[in-house]
Amino acid sequence: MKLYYSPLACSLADHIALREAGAVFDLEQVDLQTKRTLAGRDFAQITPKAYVPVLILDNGETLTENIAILDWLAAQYPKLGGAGAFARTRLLEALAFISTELHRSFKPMWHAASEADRNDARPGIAAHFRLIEDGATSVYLFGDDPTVADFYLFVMLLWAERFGVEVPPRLAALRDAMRDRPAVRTALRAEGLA
Ligand SMILES: N[C@@H](CCC(=O)N[C@@H](CS)C(=O)NCC(=O)O)C(=O)O
Repeated sequence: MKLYYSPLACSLADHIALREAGAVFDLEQVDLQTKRTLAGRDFAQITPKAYVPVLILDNGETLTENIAILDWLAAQYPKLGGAGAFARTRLLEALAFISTELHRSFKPMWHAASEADRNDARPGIAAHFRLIEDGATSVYLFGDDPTVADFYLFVMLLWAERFGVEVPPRLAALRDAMRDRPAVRTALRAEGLA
């Protein structure tokens, strides 16, 4: 497998999942400005979407979109997916909320023309975090062990830290717990973020 990523981008969730799973994989950094990979390839030839994450599977399939990649990884490595008959449905529910509501609400933080636009976006993001905290069952979203949804949420919590967005206490604790995990430390180091 090979993951195309950019440091601190949402692809960090997939990177952490691969490390938590103990998977064998290659990593290649993408410059999202020039759309070139570190090896100098045109990223648009790897995916016409030209955004990360991209996971190339061992059978040659190219997989994009966090929800699909994280769901696929949870299916391959069940410890990343939570327990119980309804677990996958709850996992997809959480991944969909993180992707389509929370992740999307960070767009002004990365791309806004002005600080005023960023200030306008902060309360909405904080409200999304509060909703997620209300649904969390333990240290992590679904208990004492993290799932792929926690990995995605963790990236959003790192973004909150970077952009000064208020985070409720139990999600701040989740961020700390994630940071202490050896696989997470390794992933952060590999992306130059430690
Ligand atoms: N719909 C995609 C969005 C992925 C995405 O937003 N990737 C960002 C980094 S977090 C990116 O590569 N942006 C560069 C660009 O759009 O030019 C997903 O959910 O995986």
